[in-house]
Amino acid sequence: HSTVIKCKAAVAWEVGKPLSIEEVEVAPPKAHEVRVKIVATGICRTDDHVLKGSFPNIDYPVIPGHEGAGIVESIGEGVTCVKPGEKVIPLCLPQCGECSSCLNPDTNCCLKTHLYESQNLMPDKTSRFTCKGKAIHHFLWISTFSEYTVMPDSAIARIDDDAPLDKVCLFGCGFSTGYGAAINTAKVKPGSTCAIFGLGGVGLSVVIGCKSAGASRIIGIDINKDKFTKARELGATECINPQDFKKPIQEVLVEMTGHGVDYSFEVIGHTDTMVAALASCHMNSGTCVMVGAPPSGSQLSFDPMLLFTGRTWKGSIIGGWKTKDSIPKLVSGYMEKKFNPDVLITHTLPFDKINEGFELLQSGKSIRTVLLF
Ligand code: CND
Ligand code: ZN
Ligand code: ZN
Repeated sequence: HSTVIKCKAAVAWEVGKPLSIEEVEVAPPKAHEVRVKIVATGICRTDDHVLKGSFPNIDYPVIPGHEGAGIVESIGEGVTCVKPGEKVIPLCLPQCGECSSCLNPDTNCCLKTHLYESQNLMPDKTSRFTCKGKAIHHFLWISTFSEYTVMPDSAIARIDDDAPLDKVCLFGCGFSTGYGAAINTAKVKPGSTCAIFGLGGVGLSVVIGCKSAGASRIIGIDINKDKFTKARELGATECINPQDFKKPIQEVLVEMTGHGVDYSFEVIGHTDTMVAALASCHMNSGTCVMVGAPPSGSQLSFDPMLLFTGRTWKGSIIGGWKTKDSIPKLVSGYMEKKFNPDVLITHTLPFDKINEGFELLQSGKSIRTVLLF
């Protein structure tokens, strides 16, 4: 299988331009790399941040996409975790299994990642993608907006043979991220009160997590009231629109709950709502989880009293899951009908209509669009 594959991919040539579907050449996997045929990929807001230039450390041209599912096409030397023909989910956060973070049970932020590098290339600092004679960058080492893509073997997990790839692609990011933020990062307790800022695919997955953890009050917050129906279906007990109030939303939430919520989640990616979410949780025992991606280069300014009195502020990447160990288990849980993220998929489109999928996200009409190759 040591041949170059020509296939379709969506390339972001520069910031602010829509994606363009191109024929790209995908080089064979090197040692400890895997080449995967992507069957389905979701569109997450983080991919939109890449198009807008608000995701940190991105070099263009780049092939985005990080919520995919596919089948192993070929493996490089030394790969033992997967074989050609097996169903897999590419991991947008790797798990090398050897670094101090991988060995620490309390974090999932593997130190051998793209997160610490200023370029989006493979670990050996080269690219496997070429288009029109130009090298194209990878995104999060997985670039799922390409029919074939190469990733390090630390960034791939084998899943059940009978898992439907057009559905379980959501475990690559959206569902795992939101559900895990509630279960692993916040560790929501039964009977507690939760507030979720932003009811997109990730925020609704937080709602699912809070509900399954036994929260008794789940307050959804969004400026688009069209998101409320699904939020209620999934377990939100109240939904509010900040634009319906004269006072700041944190004051509304403190009034609604007496002293603030037990757990708040920011799932939008705006600095003002990050601080509002912190101020909405209980002044002594509240925990606020940052899930929304901070805009590149942004700074936060907030009253330190918010933390001084005892609130906890935490970040959560991919739901705190140790990805290689946990994503296959989450998919098995889905096969056993323990949770059903299918309800988050509002649109399924052929891959060629990828820009239509982004328009649906930008206009607030979709939750998740899944693209099929
Ligand atoms: P999506 O755009 O679908 O949802 C965001 C929601 O927020 C929408 O329903 C908006 O209407 C709503 N919203 C926007 N502004 C406001 C506001 N001022 N007040 C209240 N609601 C508002 O996005 P998504 O669910 O795909 O992703 C959400 C964020 O999570 C985004 O920043 C994305 O980059 C980030 C994320 C993080 C991680 C992680 O590992 N932490 C993984 N993937 C995505
Ligand atoms: Zn994502
Ligand atoms: Zn590691």
